[in-house]
Amino acid sequence: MKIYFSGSIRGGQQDTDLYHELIKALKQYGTVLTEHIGSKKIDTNSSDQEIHDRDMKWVRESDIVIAEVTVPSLGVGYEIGRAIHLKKPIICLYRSINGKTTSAMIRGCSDLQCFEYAELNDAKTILKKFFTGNQ
Ligand code: 6K6
Repeated sequence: MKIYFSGSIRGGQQDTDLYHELIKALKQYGTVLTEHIGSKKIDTNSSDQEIHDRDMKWVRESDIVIAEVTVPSLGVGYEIGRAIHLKKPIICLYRSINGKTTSAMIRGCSDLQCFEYAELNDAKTILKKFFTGNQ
């Protein structure tokens, strides 16, 4: 199972540690193609075009896309849109912070499976249930 994990980078890296933990949990269920999203030391030597083309190749190769969409990110939204077009299964995880809710274009999209959660452990339970069918 190849998993494409999508999370904000230039949209804001305040959730990088959380992404790291989610990626660690996801590694039980398959190969995470985008482990670097959970690291603050992301390679900045590649050109934007190289990043885009490599990431799109990974989206095409993936069996599933898991996006953490709490921090609004153009790149994450773009990847979700492209993954919908490629008919990939897509899970979006989000938290409501200070009353701010995730875009209606994500929560209202019937091609996505969206789950709100409060704590990391809740997100892990959602993922476990999805991948194994167990709570
Ligand atoms: C590093 C430091 C600042 O900008 C970078 C660019 N490096 C990237 N490396 C790998 N993937 C990237 C990079 N920039 C964006 N992405 C992809 O878009 C990732 O797969 C993320 O899921 C998503 C983040 O988009 P932005 O718009 O928040 O950057």
